[in-house]
Formats: sequence, C-alpha cells, structure tokens
Amino acid sequence: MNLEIVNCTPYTDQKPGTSGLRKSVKQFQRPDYLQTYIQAIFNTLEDREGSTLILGGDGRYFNREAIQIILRMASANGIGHVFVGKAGILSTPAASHLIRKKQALGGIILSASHNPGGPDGDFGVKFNVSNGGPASETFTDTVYQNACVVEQYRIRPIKPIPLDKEGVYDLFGMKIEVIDSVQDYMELMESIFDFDKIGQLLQSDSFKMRFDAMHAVTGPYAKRIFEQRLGAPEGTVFHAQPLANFGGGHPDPNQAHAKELMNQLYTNQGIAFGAASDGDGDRNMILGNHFFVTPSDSLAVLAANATLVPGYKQGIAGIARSMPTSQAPDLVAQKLGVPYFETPTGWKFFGNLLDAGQITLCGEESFGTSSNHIREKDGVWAVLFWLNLLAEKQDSVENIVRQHWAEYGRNYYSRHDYEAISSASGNIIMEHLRQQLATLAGTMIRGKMIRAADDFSYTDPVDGSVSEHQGIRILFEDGSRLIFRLSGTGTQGATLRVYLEQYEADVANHDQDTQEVLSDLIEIAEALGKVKELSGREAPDVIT
Ligand code: VG1
Ligand code: CO
Repeated sequence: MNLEIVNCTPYTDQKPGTSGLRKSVKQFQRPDYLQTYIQAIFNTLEDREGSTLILGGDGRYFNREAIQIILRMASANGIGHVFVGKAGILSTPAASHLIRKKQALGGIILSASHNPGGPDGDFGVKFNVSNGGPASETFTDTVYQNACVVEQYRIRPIKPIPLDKEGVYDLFGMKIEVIDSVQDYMELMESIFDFDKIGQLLQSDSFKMRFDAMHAVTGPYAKRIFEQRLGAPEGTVFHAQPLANFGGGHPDPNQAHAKELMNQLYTNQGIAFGAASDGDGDRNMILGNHFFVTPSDSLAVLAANATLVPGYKQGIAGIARSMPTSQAPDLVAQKLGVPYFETPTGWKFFGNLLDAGQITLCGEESFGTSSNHIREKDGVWAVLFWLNLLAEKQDSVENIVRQHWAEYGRNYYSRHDYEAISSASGNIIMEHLRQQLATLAGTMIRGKMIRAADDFSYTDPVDGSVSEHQGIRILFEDGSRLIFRLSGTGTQGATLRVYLEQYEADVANHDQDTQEVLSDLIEIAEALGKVKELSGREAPDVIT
C-alpha cells in the first residue's frame, strides 16, 4: 500500500570524498540522482528495519526538497523513527550529538559544507554512523559499490511534511518528529562550559565580540547561545539568517572568505574577539583584535589550557591532528605527557581514537577543532572554548597565543590552494612529486636538508585498517615540513593544497610575517612540485 518501487539507472560517479558525496546542484538534479544514492545507503544499512535516523542539513539550495524525498524513502525502506531539524536545519555537530543522544542508527546530513550554494553551487550528502561520526571508508566504499548497481529504489508517494514548526507525524508506521534544531545542542554546550563566567564576559561593557554566521547554518545556534542565552548584545552575531545561497558568499571561515569579519577586527572598533563558522557549522575561525589564530595553534592552545574548562578539568587523554596540521599540538602533548596521533585528512579518522578513549581533543588545519563530546568538528564549541579561556584568564587572544609561543615555540604555518585546476595537471604534479620520493632524503635544497620524503600512509591503531596515498610529505632536518595533496571535497577539476610549516623556538623571532618566514619553503615547493609551471597558474587562489 502506498509503496512505489521505481526502476532507475545507476550512476557510476557516486563515490564519496573527504566528507560525503559532494557534487554540483545540477548534478544532484539529474533524474533520480539523489534517490539512487540514498537507496544505496539504505541498502548498506542491513539493520535499518525499525531503526532511528537523524535528518537535517545546512539550509542550502535543494535542502528542503532532498529532505522530503529522504523522508518518503526512509518510510518505504522500513525506518522506524526520524528526527528532523525544524526548517530542515541541523548543523553537522548538532546532528552528531542527536545521533548519540537518540541512540540512532545514523544520520543523513545534507551539506556541501564550505562550498558555495544556490542553483549554480554545490550540494552534498553525508552519512554518519551510530557513534555520531562520519562513516568509515569501508562503509562508504560499500555505499559506492551499491550505488553502482542499484536498479530500483523504494519511496512512498505522499504530500510534503510541514517542516517549519515542531510536530509529530506518522508515515505508514514511521514516526517523524520535527524538533527544535538548537535546544539539545545548547544543553550539551552548557554541560561542558562555564556559562555563568562566559555570560559575565559577554555582558561586560569592556568586551566586544562579533560572530559571522556567513548566512549559513550556525546563525540560529549562535543567536540563541551567544545573544539570548549568554546575553551578548544584539548584533554580536551577524549574517545570522541561513540563506539558500549563503547570500552569494563562500561559507568558508577563513581570512579570504570572511572578509567583513576580518575588516571589523582589523580596524579600530575595539572588538576583542571575532569568530566565524562555515556552511554546516563544523569549522571555526578565531580572531583577536588585529590578530589571527591559526587553526593549528588554536588546537594547541585549547589543549594546553583545557583544565580551565569545566568539561575538561580532569585533563585530556591525548590529542590527534590531521597530517597536514602543524606540529604545535604535538608539543603540548609531549609536555603534558599524553599520547598524540597523526591521522589522514578528514574527520572520519578521529572516530576510532575518540571511541577508544585514546584522545580527548582533535583538530585539522582547515579550521576544524573538536573533542570527545561528539564525533564531528564543532565550530560553536570551539568559540565557546575560547570564550571560556578568555573569561578565566582575563587576557586578550593575542597575549594568550604569544605566551603559548613563548613557552612552546611558534610553528609558522600556511596553506596555499590552487583551486579548480584541471584534473590532469593535478595528477601530473602529484605523480611528478611521487617519482622524486625515493631520492629526496639526504639531499640539500636551498640550504635545507631533507630528512625524509614519503606518500603518507596511516594504520589505524584501533582497528588496524590502512589508508594509503594520503599526501606527499617532505620532512626537513630542522622540523620544517612541506606537504602536497589533492582535495577530496572540490567539485570542479582538481584542487591542489600545498601546506607549509616552519618551527621557530626563539621568542625574539615570533613577530615576523608568516609568508616571509616561509619564503624559502615556498621556493622549495615550487622547485620540487613545479606547481606553477604544470598548472599554468601564477599564484595560489587562496592563502590561509
Ligand atoms: C577539506 C579539508 C579537511 C576537512 C574537509 C571537510 O578537505 O582540507 O581538513 O576535513 O574539507 O570539511 P579536502 O579534501 O578538500 O582538503 V567540511 O567543513 O567540508 O565538512
Ligand atoms: Co563544514
């Protein structure tokens, strides 16, 4: 009754990348494109009958239509219960939390994260498993294989469910609850941070903060938490309304894309603290007055000061960072005497370490930081962590970071992105580098001795799984590093990322311009990778 089994032709390009299946909206609008992928997910979930799912997205173009399609398909595939965020909105961290709290089988998060939205932008589907984290590569490989052969999908032909108010519906035995997108997440934050102290700070006349929600998913979260719950003045959060095309912007919280926030913090408006988050709310950028905190440093500072926050006052078990992230967090772990791990890029690699209790904090250079409270990176959490530290230390962002450098040394760090070059050039550059790997160790280049060079391979210490070809690493005797990898989230051609890191112990040298300090490494990168020559580009598109 009311069940349609629709014949379809499978697509062979539904291979998830670093973070789910990400394609242009136009590709998603091809006949049954979303349906075949969702059916492939359901086919992979053998224990789906009667199970609970979490469903929501970052509010981008196609979000609502996709939710209605997925609800109809979930009911037709035997799912028992779906929690949907009001208006179809759930940030990635809020969805991760709900999966855990509701003991769901998993969650479907509709987002292309930091990629632009709108009819000409991108769309994406991520599947998170029952621990709240992104599905493992084994799982997503199976989804991909299923997608390549799916010839039928199951759906119920029914009218759309109203998503704009909370409510409970029954869809042929499947319960749908449209819930407040913010409440559960806010309660989790209250259980970790000292909301009284943060509230006092945000309400004091001498402290001004700006949060740029970039017209993306964190608007409703930030308004409720920073302004309504913690009492920051209205206007603290701007670009707060989620828009289907993010107001035409690029919802990536970095110096290049959060321009308005940068302007506010880098002019004399007396703003002490600035922060931004991305499309789906899992990234964060932290700024002080005239001061940028690199995401790698941010993780290190949070780790070094974790015991000042109620949720981490017992100390941390360990730290993990993605391979391209700077080594600043390692130095903190060494001092604390806790283990530290280097994982491939992408949050899915932190899940096992968190589940096994081997780490408490983790992060990536790409503006992602989080802890064992969920299994995703978490933008608003990182901002609250910084606010909690500022309230405890009664000091500025800049002083806190400078004191950190004085104690641990400074890891000068930058990432140069060459976006949407041709796939052919991307592969040629990587291949050209790979061919040099065997002979690089022991050679001197621009006065720097190469200690080792490899194509990063990771063996998961918990389940023993191996992930190869995770990026070319060139490691120097003095601790500097040069890393090349191709992005797994872009939707056009290839995006090449070049990561540069150089350590400086002497506090007298901590006040230099990052790109100048890294200029030798930048030249070495060009000499070895021939990026400009082989891509035809004169300069990186984005420098962070
Ligand atoms: C990028 C970042 C990576 C991050 C991923 C997803 O991947 O480099 O660190 O985990 O985006 O972030 P890539 O493969 O393009 O380098 V998000 O905020 O899209 O969920
Ligand atoms: Co994101």
